[in-house]
Amino acid sequence: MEARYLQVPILSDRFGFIGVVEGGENLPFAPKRFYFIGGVPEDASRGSHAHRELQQVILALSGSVVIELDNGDTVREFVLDGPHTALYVPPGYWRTLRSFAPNTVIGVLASKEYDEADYFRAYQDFLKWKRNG
Ligand code: T46
Repeated sequence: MEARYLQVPILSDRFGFIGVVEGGENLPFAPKRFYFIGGVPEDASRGSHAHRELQQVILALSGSVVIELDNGDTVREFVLDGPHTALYVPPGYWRTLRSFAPNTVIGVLASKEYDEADYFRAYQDFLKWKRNG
């Protein structure tokens, strides 16, 4: 499975907007968890880990963030700069989130409950797992 952008339909009127993420093309799994992250200093980064099984969809609910995804062979950079575009992150990607604009809040839909055993927090362990298939 490849990481990819997902388009988020946004319905706007003079009272504001509503964005929807739901099954099918828009959301490739049934979410079990939602969490959100904010207050990240501009010079800080988060992440620096990978997941064995977890799938996630990340949204910049406000502000913007750069997400670097490394599948063990290649590194790709994704930019989320509004809620109209989300990022689908399959298992097996080392992710680093950086360059948070001031007041950025990201929301994350996750396919599983929080489980520390699903994490690779050491890059060498992640690479070994990728190389051994
Ligand atoms: C990811 C990026 C985008 C929980 O107790 N429950 C949770 O659901 C999560 C996500 C975290 N935590 C605890 C575990 C740590 O004590 O919150 C603390 C910070 O977690 P972490 O260092 O993993 O946070 P980030 O921002 O580096 O990474 C998180 C997710 O863990 C990760 O899956 O992709 O956000």
